[in-house]
Amino acid sequence: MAAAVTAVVFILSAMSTRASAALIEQTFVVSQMRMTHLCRETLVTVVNGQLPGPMIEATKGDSVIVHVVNQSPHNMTIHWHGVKQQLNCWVDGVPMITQCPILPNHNFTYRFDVAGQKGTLWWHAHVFSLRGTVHGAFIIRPRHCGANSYPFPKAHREIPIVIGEWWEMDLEQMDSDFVHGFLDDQPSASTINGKLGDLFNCEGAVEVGYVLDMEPGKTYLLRVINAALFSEYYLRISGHKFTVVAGDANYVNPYRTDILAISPGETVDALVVADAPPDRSYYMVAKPILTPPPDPQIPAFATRATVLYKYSSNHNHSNGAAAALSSRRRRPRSDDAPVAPEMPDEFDMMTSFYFCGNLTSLRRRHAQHLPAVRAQVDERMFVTLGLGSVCRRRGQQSCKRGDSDETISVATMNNVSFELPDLKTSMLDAYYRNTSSMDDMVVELPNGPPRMFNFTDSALMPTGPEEEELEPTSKATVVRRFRHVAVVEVVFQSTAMWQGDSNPMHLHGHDMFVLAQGLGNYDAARDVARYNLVDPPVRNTVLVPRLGWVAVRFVADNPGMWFMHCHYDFHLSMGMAAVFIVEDGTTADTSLPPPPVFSSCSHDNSLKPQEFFLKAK
Ligand SMILES: *[C@@H]1O[C@H](CO)[C@@H](O)[C@H](O)[C@H]1NC(C)=O
Ligand SMILES: *[C@@H]1O[C@H](CO)[C@@H](O)[C@H](O)[C@H]1NC(C)=O
Ligand SMILES: *[C@@H]1O[C@H](CO)[C@@H](O)[C@H](O)[C@H]1NC(C)=O
Ligand SMILES: *[C@@H]1O[C@H](CO)[C@@H](O)[C@H](O)[C@H]1NC(C)=O
Ligand SMILES: *[C@@H]1O[C@H](CO)[C@@H](O)[C@H](O)[C@H]1NC(C)=O
Ligand SMILES: *[C@@H]1O[C@H](CO)[C@@H](O)[C@H](O)[C@H]1NC(C)=O
Ligand SMILES: *[C@@H]1O[C@H](CO)[C@@H](O)[C@H](O)[C@H]1NC(C)=O
Ligand SMILES: [Cu+2]
Repeated sequence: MAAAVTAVVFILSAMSTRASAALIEQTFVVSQMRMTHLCRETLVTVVNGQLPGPMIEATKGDSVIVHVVNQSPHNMTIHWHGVKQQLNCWVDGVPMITQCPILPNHNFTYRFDVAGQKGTLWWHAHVFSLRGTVHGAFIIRPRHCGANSYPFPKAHREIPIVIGEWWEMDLEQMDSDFVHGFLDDQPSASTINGKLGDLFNCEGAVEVGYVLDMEPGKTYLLRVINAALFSEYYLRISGHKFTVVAGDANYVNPYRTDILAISPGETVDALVVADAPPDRSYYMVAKPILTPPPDPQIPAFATRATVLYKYSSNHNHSNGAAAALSSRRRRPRSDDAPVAPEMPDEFDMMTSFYFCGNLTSLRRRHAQHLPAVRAQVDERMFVTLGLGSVCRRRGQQSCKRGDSDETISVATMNNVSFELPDLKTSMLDAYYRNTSSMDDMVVELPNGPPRMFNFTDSALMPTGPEEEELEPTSKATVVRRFRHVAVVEVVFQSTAMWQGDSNPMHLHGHDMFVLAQGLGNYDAARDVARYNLVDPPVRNTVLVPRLGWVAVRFVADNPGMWFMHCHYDFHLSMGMAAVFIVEDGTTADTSLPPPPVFSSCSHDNSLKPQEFFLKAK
């Protein structure tokens, strides 16, 4: 563990020739490192000694190889968030679902292609809550880098903006707390690119903040990623406007706004023109969006970075004005404090609701390149999201409800809370090998909730007689099978059951068309007419607004087992998840190939993966 302080960064090679598909090969050394913020030293799990971790930069069509060397005391897996992994579910990185965890002092190599996708994605640990510090950007650039490679003006520079949290506690412990229904843990600060910024201090000494240098008149592409465990965020830069051009690595119609809203798991690409008065500096503020009481309250920790105007060094002598400006910059006057933007109230969810509502895809302009929404739907599901409880004593059906010690709070989809099966291999492995025992271990996610109630009745939020009647629920390994290329429509409904959270729902292995959203209870008779079947935005994570709903459609065209879950970490730990099983097609090239590596999770290390693979052949 101590060795982690000097964690060695070795990137074996990172070639990226633009002409043809390249091989991007990196090594991720996962280790623990001591970091001090807010006057306290904390042991954090990081990749290559960096927080955020190393960025992967690929070009569409490249092959990616990442060697994970686990020097941490935790089980580990890495999920390539948003990478579709077509016919390659084995490397999706979900422990016990697609692979065995990488044990401490063990290695694992991920190999995959980034075909057919471009834009901003990210990678993160998918064990416990460790993604809070084990995460990084994953950028896929277009294959051709000419002026027409992007459907918007080419930016002078591209800047990843990773929004995160600072945790002063052991994240594995936090996960365990949530699994056992203890819900009091909270972050100590928010971060931009790993920096807490000057709204936080240690005994009066302000924390270092992220600094973004911009040259006057130039255009910048911000690749914003919400890697936080707990909150949606608003992002604003005083004096500047954004033009949103993509979300979750799918282009959108340019949308001009002075504020971005981004929920955990999502990415937003936005252009910013440096067109503000260059003799001032500006704050970029990220502020969490919270749920009002009676939900438990956590402090709204806003964080900020500074935007500085600078001329590039190759202008410094040729341009007298620039030289004057940069000398002025070096001696800021007292009234030179950066301009702070006005931020929405932390309970303002409507700004986020309208932000999502204003996004549309480029299909009207580029119909020939983009898939159309399928009008014919094969499977329809209505999925409620909320909290419930199970008796603390396993197997017991009746116990005292309403926040009693006899129960554990859990999170549910259609009144079932997800738990892993008791298997010796990953679920995908058991499924692939036709292990009959798996059939006895899973239950099918129902197409709708078992009982109808006023889902968004705020009287259900606090404990009480109405809430207690609906509170009992159960745990199971919930799966839903889909025929290959079935067109699936899911309406997610956030409920008021014991809380009033929004829910950023993330589907692995597929993108979803976001057809419509609304507040209150979904009503098909009224709401189907509002579906955007022409140019809906396409996302891998969709925010289901608090006390509202979202309708999505996707084509189940990627055989394998794909986790579908809330990207709030506490909801995930509490079981707001299910596994979507997409069956094989009729041909070899529409079927999941054999596992690339030996995938038993038993502790028998006598066979190295490579040897097993050779023997299996
Ligand atoms: C790590 O994974 C192994 C193998 O699946 C499992 O037996 C062990 O309990 C896990 N450890 C923790 C701390 O979860
Ligand atoms: C893991 O990889 C590192 C670096 O390549 C190597 O030194 C180590 O021996 C490997 N460990 C195992 C268990 O294979
Ligand atoms: C000015 O530009 C020259 C060359 O363009 C560079 O060598 C020098 O470091 C620059 N000076 C400053 C202060 O940026
Ligand atoms: C788009 O944003 C504007 C301004 O916030 C809002 O008034 C409008 O309702 C939004 N449109 C949709 C479809 O959400
Ligand atoms: C699993 O069963 C299916 C259908 O019964 C069969 O086609 C397939 O080959 C079996 N797979 C394995 C790995 O045995
Ligand atoms: C559901 O509850 C909400 C909020 O309490 C209330 O405004 C609404 O009228 C209720 N709807 C029905 C159909 O009872
Ligand atoms: C969930 O199911 C249990 C029975 O297993 C029932 O008592 C409870 O009322 C249901 N709750 C909801 C929200 O459907
Ligand atoms: Cu959720």
